[in-house]
Amino acid sequence: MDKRTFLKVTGAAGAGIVLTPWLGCAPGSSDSPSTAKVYGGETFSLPSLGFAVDALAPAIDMATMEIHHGKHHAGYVRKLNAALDGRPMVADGSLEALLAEVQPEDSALRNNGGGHFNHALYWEVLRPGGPDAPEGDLAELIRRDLGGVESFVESFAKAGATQFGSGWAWLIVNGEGKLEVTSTPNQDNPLMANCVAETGTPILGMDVWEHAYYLNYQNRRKDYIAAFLGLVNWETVSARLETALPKVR
Ligand code: MN3
Repeated sequence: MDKRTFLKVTGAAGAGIVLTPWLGCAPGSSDSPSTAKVYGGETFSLPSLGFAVDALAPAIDMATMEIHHGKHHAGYVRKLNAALDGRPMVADGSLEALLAEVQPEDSALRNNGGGHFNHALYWEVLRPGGPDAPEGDLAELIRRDLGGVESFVESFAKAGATQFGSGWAWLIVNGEGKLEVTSTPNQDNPLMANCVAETGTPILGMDVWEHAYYLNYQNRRKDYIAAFLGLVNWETVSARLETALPKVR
């Protein structure tokens, strides 16, 4: 599918490039080989948006962005840090390592660690004025594994629309190095091997909690999903694919 066709499918136009740094996932503790490492009370921090809070309007309005980033995401970070304070460090201390091992009953880590990871990814894969179309390896794997961009967009939108209640739709690289569309409830994500059925490395995530869209779209989740797909930063998704692939090759 060429760019023009893709623009038609997602119903959006225009293009702009914003580099959005991946922030907030590195542990802040210092190295001390003689003592067991623990998490501090400020291990993780709220990443900045890579764009102005009103930059996605009218597709995603400013009030929604302010509350979503400044209240919801900030709350997950705060509660995650409180839950981790003094706990022994897992592997390299990263959020990914924590989520890979989180147990279903550890709701503080599951909900708030998931909430932090998921939202950090969500801001990163959005970009004002998008979209362009998937290119390179991403386009190739979407063709190979998902039947092409149009078919992928359809199944991704469906995964979001049919997720009952709150949750997320995902594009993941699974353990066989194939792209797969999945969805999870609440703040679960495909890194949580002990909590979800389909695991992998998420390279695109779409929040379908009502707080992501209700101010502007009320109950019209499908309209929000169409708007989201018009804002995807495919360059970021491609970069995450290139990072994820070597792990399974
Ligand atoms: Mn949210």
